[in-house]
Amino acid sequence: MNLPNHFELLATNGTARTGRLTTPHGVVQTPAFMPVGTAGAMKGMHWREVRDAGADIVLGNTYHLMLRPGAERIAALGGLQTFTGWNGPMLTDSGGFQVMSLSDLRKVSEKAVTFRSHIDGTKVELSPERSIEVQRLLGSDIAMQMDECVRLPAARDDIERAMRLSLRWAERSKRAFETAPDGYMLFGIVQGGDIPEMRHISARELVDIGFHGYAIGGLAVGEPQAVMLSMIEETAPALPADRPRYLMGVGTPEDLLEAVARGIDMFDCVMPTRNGRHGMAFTRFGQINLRNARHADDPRPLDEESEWPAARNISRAYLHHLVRSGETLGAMLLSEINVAYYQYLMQGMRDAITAGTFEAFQKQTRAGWARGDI
Ligand code: PRF
Repeated sequence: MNLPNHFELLATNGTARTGRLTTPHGVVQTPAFMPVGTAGAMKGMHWREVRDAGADIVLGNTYHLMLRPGAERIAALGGLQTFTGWNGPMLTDSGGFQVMSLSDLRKVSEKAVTFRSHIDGTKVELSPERSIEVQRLLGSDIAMQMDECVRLPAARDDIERAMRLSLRWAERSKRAFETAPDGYMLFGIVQGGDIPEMRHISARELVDIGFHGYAIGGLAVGEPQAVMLSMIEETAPALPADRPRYLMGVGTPEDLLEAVARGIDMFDCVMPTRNGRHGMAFTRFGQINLRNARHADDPRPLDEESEWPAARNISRAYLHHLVRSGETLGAMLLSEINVAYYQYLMQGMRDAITAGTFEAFQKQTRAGWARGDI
C-alpha cells in the first residue's frame, strides 16, 4: 500500500537533489545531516548549540532508550521532545544494528533478537513489532524498520539470508506501524551487502511493501569507500525519486559529498561529536588533530572566516591545551565546531544544488580539503 508522501523535491542537479521533508515536529531541509544524540543527549553539546549549528533533525537510538530510562517512562513523561528539550524532528534507529555492535550473547531468530543489556546484563528481546512500539512510545517523527546488517566482507549466503530476513521484518514493521497517527513516518532499509543483485532485490521488494522513505543500510561496515559508492549507485536509482533516501551511519565529509552527488538525501554519524571528543576538528582545510604538538604555540583560530564563533575566535594553542589537559571544555568546543562544520557543508551542498552549481561546489570543497591545514 502506498503511504502518504511528506517529501517535496525542490531541485535536482545531475543526480544530486535538494528537498524538504515535513515531520510532526518541523521541516527538514535536505540533503540533511543528523547529529547523533544516542541516549537522548548530544554528547558534549546543548540542544541550543545543535540548533544554532544548523541541524534540523537529530537521531536517537531505540536500543539505548528502551534499556535506560525505558520507552514507557519516556512516553509517560510526554515523549522524547518534551523529555529531552529538543523541540524538533527526531529520527530513531530501530535497535537491531546497535544490539549487534554493543550487546553480549546476542542471538538472531526469525521472531526477534535476544541479547544481554550492555548496562546491567539483563536479558532482553527485541522484535520488529516491539521496536516499532518503542519508537512510537518515544514519539519519534521517523521510525526505522528493524533489520539485520552484516559486516563486510561476508559470504554471499550470509548477505542473502540477512537481506531476506530484513525484508520479512520490513513487512512486520509496516503492519505494526499501521495505527500510527498521520504525519509520522516509517522508513524501510535496503540491505544486500556488496552484491548488486541483492541490493536490487532488496530495494524492489521494499518499494513493493511501500514506505514513507528508504534507507540504505549495511554500508560503511568494513568495505572500501569505492565499494560503498558503487552500492549507492546500484541502489539509489531503484528507489522512488519522490521519496527521501537515507544513507545510515555515514560518514566523513568526503563521504557526504560523494553520496549527495549520487542522490542521497539524509545521513547520520557519530563522527563529528566522537572525533571532537578525541581532539579532532573538521574544517574547510580538512581534519586537524589538535593533540599534535605543532599547535602548542599557534595563536590562529581553526578558520578565521568561519561563521561559527568557536572556530573563528579560539586559538589552536588553547584548543591544544584543553585537549592535552583532558578538559571537558575541549571536547565540548570541538564537538560544536564539528557539528557546525558538517551543517555548513550540508548548507553549501543544498545551495549549490539549488543554484545548479553542485559540480563546481564539489571541486572547490575538495580543493580546500586538499590545501590542508597550513
Ligand atoms: N541498519 C540500521 N542502522 C544502521 C545501519 C544499518 O545497516 C548502519 C550501517 N552503516 C548504521 N546504522 N538499522
